[in-house]
Amino acid sequence: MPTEIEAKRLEVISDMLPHIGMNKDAIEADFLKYLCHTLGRQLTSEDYYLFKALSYATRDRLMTHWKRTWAAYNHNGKLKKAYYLSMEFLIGRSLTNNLLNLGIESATEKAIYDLGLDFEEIEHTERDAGLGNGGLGRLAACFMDSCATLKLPVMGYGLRYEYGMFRQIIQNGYQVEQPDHWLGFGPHPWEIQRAEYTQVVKFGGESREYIDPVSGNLIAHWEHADVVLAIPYDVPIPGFKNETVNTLRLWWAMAKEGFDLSEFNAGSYHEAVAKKSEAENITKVLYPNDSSENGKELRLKQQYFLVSASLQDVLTQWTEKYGSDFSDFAEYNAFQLNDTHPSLAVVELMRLLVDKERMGWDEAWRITTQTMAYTNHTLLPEALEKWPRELFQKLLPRPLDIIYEINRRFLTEVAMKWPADTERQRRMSIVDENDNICMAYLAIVGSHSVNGVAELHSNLLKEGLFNDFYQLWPEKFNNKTNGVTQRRWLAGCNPDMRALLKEHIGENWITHLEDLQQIEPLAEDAMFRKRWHEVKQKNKKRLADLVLEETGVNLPLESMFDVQVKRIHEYKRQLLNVLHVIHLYSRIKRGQIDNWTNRAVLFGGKAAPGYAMAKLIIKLINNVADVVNRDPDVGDKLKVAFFPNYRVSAMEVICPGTDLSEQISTAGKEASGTGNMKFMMNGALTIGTLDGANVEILETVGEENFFLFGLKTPEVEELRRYYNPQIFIDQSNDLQAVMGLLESGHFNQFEPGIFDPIIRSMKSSQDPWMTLADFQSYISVQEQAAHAYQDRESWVRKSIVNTARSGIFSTDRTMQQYNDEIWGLTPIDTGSVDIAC
Ligand code: T68
Repeated sequence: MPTEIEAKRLEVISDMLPHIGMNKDAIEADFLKYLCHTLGRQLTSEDYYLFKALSYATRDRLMTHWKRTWAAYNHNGKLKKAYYLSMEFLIGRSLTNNLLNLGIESATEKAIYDLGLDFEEIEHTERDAGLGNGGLGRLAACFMDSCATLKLPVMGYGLRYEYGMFRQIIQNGYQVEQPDHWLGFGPHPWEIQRAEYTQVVKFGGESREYIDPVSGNLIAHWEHADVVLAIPYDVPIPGFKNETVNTLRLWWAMAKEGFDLSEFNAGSYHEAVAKKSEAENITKVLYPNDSSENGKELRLKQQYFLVSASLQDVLTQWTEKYGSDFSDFAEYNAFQLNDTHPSLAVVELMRLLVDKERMGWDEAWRITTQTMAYTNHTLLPEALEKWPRELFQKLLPRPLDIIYEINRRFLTEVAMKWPADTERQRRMSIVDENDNICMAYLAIVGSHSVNGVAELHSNLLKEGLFNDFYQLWPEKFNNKTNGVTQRRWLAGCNPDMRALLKEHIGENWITHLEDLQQIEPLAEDAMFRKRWHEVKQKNKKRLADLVLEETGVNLPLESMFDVQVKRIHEYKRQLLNVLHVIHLYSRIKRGQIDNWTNRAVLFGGKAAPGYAMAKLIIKLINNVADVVNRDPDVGDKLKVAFFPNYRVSAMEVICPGTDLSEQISTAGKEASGTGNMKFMMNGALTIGTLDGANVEILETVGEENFFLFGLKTPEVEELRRYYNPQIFIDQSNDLQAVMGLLESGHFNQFEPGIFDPIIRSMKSSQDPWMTLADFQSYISVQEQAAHAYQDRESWVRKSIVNTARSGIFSTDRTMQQYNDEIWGLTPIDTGSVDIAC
């Protein structure tokens, strides 16, 4: 029973707060209030203020549900919750998405147009929240959307980087990085600082053991450490029209004292200031490497900062409610580790339970391994994180002790299973022979679940990289094929397709994507195909306008839009695509243009700033584009463009306007891919290798609706043993012509030799990506695609089938599987929960 005063407070929220209307007039009134009263601006002010006012009006409409959801999860009896720990959440823009999930897009658009303003322009002033590198970070954002839509009590924990993913500009064909100060225009309208949940994170100092005078137990102390404050900023994550608003909590680092006054007074002005900025550097900038570890001290600090703040946050909430009784903690808490970046969570939970809660090791270990689950996103050896022991010793002395103890006990278990197999113990040790800590092994040992992100990838983990661990614990290993959220990646980014679908099958697919199946029979309906084609052409126009604006290249709308956008990496083989472009160019120059299909090839993606080869590939693409686009013999037959600063909001225009999706990685290298799913959902056909989730896309759409080429994973591994690229050159006149053009310097006439490293790497028997081995197969399937494109009716049919069968690639399905097989949460209705004002 609430006390009288509590009852009074509950009344306040239900009776006294003004009702917040969802209709056009209410939205308009709030928008004007924020613009004119709160921000002190007017309708003629810059778009940025209009955007801000509209965001506040929208956020107000999330607030009651947000509070209710929080209350339902935290104050309504004991229920199991999951925490998604990730160094990256690549959110992009939020306004359109939040309006969509609230179901008030039309009312809002109308309100804005009635005021004589341009809704689209306002939408486009929102800066992308680029708090991630690529697939892994975007996946985390899609997961959050799906969990909220499924009403699952899941909270995201991440870092609030002051500088997100760098902005890429292209100068003389080269990538130039510029800082992305995304918070530059004042606070982000979607976040709320919650200083009351501040946590304290330790670094440095030393670890000491004492005998506790009372219990006589050995107690560890982490002493003389520096401390950094972790201030949380909460971002609302609304589900689709379901009154659930989950929370993404992003930590921001702040020095404990403004300045250390004693140092300051002792004349150490510089040291005092330096200490402060050292602490605050922790969340200054996102590391822009998507697939190579970099071993930087600051990166390790970021990782520990994230897990320590997040786990303390969860444990504080637990102890506030249940005191120090942790006996059923594992039944009510699940942590999902997004790759190894947060895998110190295993160690930190042990530390908090053993050192702080004074729990025995075995009990703490049971709780830890029952709550932790690890997702792997890569097989590339260079991406597997290893940290030198000395770095740990310096920054995290007490966690290092714990790692050694975990490893000692683990190796004992290995020795029991395989007595005298010292070689295996060496291979499996969390601390390797060079005294490096292997984070993937730590994550596997400390988790009850280990998953890959596509069938093929999960199998390769079991057979290869983690085979020893699989033999020890087969039951831990499972697959969770990735997905994407159809709210952002179809309903939001493709309004014309949404409208067409609505006419024929309604809108249930927005939460049940498998319903798209219902449009498949319409592939046989000529009228429907015509409408489908019109939608695609309209989306191509939107994309072509953007490309023209960004690059000056005009893409003819009747040509096939052939697109490869993703991080630039040798394994993703943008080079293979460039070779094909050069091949087409060479055919045009030789007059081999019978039965020609016009093509517009679009590239986009960022290279890690320290990845010289990837940066050179960008330069090559731009130089080839220059030569091709300027050649009067080429005309509309071939256009090539490099889209600068590829990001989430760019993909929202790119994927609806694409005909052919390039997914051409060396087989066995791309863990899953998720761009492939976005394109498929929006009716593009895929040209791809049997890699990552391409395998499942192919199974779903069938060979007749997919352009498959290239070596398969075992063939790649087999060929690697005696790979000789020269043989492939000798066997193919086409490849000779292409290499001839490249080697003659045709694309770098006034920059002699600049592409030599690329040529050398492709011609080397050591080329791990075996680009030349797949050339012939690639160009012949490209030719099939070109012919297929000429038969419009048949192409549109295939396009419809691709969309119709994309249902399983929804993150709603992915999250349902994580929940069914790993977390075991109960969906929560939040609508009727009472909250205090
Ligand atoms: C990607 N990985 C996989 N990593 O490459 C892709 N790495 O196949 C998969 O679809 C996707 O994850 C989602 O599962 C990444 O994006 C990173 O971004 C990254 C960032 C920091 C360090 C290492």
